[in-house]
Order: sequence, then structure tokens, then C-alpha cells
Amino acid sequence: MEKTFVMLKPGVLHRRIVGEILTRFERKGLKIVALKLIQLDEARARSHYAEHADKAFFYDLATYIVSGPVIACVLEGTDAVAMVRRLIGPTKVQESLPGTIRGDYAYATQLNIVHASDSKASAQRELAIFFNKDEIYEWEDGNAEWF
Ligand code: FUP
Repeated sequence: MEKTFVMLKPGVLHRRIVGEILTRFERKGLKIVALKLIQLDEARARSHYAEHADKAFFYDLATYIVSGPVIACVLEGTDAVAMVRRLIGPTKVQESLPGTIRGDYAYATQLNIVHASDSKASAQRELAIFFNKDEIYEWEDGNAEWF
């Protein structure tokens, strides 16, 4: 079992499609183990996107990500990091195919709807920015064999 961090960006709330996007992950069989609505401040946005601090697109990215609340969540499943990355599709919208979340919902790369960790190490780093340990729930539903 692996955990990954996912963030539904402000546009998802603006467009009232939080339920639709979360449904994609639930339908696949991923388990929500942490979830919150949160407004990022600049410090948390910088910390989350630290690797992009010197990129040309950073200002626009940071401005967008603090422009309204986001949904932060931790999903769990076998190979969850890679599975979620496949479900959301590539970063650039020109490359994200229909059937992926970005392929179906994102028109501009800058506003590409969702973030998901790209490695186990990123997942650990990112989920710790948003959640305390006691906000992550280890629950079982007895459905493991059903999947
Ligand atoms: P991802 O891991 O798919 O979210 O992609 P990155 O970490 O490479 O990029 C983070 C965010 O920066 C993207 F979601 C959107 C923005 N970005 C741009 O605006 N332009 C780019 O060329 C690359 C990324």
C-alpha cells in the first residue's frame, strides 16, 4: 500500500466539480485517507512548489494556487503514486489525452485542475505540508478482495 498527495486546484471549486473529480479516484478504487478544504497562503504555496521557485511560470502558478481554496487529500492504494499520475494525465494539456482528468477538464497548462505527487518521496514531503499525522486515517473496509 502506498500513499500519494492530491490537490484539486481553485478552479475545481470555482466550477463546482469537486465531487466529479473525487469520484474519478474513488471509482478506480483508491481510498481517501485524508481530506480537507484549505486556502493556501504564500508560504505554503512556495513550500509546496519549491522546485519551481526560479521558473518563469512560478509567479502565475503561485498567484493561481492562492486565488481560492483547494481540496487537499491523501489517497492510498497499491502503486498509488503511479496510478494517480496515470489517471490525471501529463502536466501539459496539449499532451493529456481524453479519458484522463486533465485531458477531460483542463484547457490551459497553467490551470491544469489537479496536482498529484510524482514520486513516493514527493508524496511524503507534500502530504506533510498539508496534514498532521493525526489527520490521516488508516481505515479498512473489508473490500480488499472485492477489488
Ligand atoms: P505536475 O507534477 O504535473 O503538477 O507538473 P509540474 O510540477 O512540472 O508543474 C507544476 C505546475 O506548474 C503545473 F501544474 C502547471 C505549472 N506549469 C506551467 O504553468 N507551465 C509549465 O511549463 C509547467 C508547469
